[in-house]
Amino acid sequence: MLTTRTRRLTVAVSVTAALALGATACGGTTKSDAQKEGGAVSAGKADPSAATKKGLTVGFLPKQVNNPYFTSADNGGKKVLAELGETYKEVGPSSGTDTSGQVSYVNTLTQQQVNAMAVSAQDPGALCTALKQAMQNGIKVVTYDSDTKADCRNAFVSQASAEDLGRTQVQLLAQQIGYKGEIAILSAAQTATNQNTWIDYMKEELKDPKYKDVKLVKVAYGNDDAQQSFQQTQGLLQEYPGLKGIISPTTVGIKAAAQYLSGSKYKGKVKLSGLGTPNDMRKYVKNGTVEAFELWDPAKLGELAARTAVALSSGQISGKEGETFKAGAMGSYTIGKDGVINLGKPTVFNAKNIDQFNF
Ligand code: RAM
Repeated sequence: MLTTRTRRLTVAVSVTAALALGATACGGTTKSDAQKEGGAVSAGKADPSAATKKGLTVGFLPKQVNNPYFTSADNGGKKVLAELGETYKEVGPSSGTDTSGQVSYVNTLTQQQVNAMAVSAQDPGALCTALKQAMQNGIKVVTYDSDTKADCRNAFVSQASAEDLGRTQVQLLAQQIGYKGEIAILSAAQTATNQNTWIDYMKEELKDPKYKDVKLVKVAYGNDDAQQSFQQTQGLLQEYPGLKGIISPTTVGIKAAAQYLSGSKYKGKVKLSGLGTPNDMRKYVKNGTVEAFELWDPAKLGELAARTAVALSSGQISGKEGETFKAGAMGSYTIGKDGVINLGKPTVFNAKNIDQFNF
């Protein structure tokens, strides 16, 4: 438990840090100073050989609790926390567009004095005040799947390089439509950090001359709600009857779009790619609606988020670029720029390999 004295101390330390940063700024801010100001919050000095603490409580707060993707991810965290002798809990909203709900869950976890929380953020800024308060109370904050601004957490566990994910989704779809025609994106919530970062990289990729005949006509939002995503797909095809393909970088969106296409005259004609789970998409690959899509293993993402939370709480890492830590059977990970840790490369699924995966 934190005493009032430690709390006051934490506040005093952050005020001093803010003053120090202010002083640097007055003396002329260089590029790297500016990056540091906006970078991840590094929590004290790390001792890579410190023992892993037991009996820690780690709270998972996904974007949405009734989303099978987050069930798999959080169960990955739950399993490893049990193995390490820690306690797992999960709280979270049932809607993917309930940022104020996410804020109250952050506050709940802070009041419960968890040791660390793993958060997938519906919005880059909305949770910041609450998360900063958590960190001031000595709670380690890890974002996973969808980040906040870097100064609102200690580290971000990313599913893969955001740039790779954005670019490869365009590449996958473009191959399927022969690099020609109108395409649309069916996203999740309009504020979702992960979705928007990937979409920005998709637009970058589309600038390459090899896509000169590919035109992105619309970004639609299905809010990670099955019904809304289904209706948005239907709407896209009504609005753009010549549409050749859809990229849906969300497991809920791609499944709903596949369901719509599969029961329509567009089946096999309008191509669909993006991010989905093999279990959701298997039947649409087998019935010819979908050729290829990609994803990482969500359980591994949750496991790495949990292991990062434990390493931070044990003082083995502080969130600074260049620190390395051992993530058990997953191997070693090094913290990159802005406190980002990449899980690895995603897998592309198609008719040939889909039966080898069960998640
Ligand atoms: C949905 C969510 C999540 C995203 C996956 C691919 O489940 O939007 O944030 O990472 O899809």
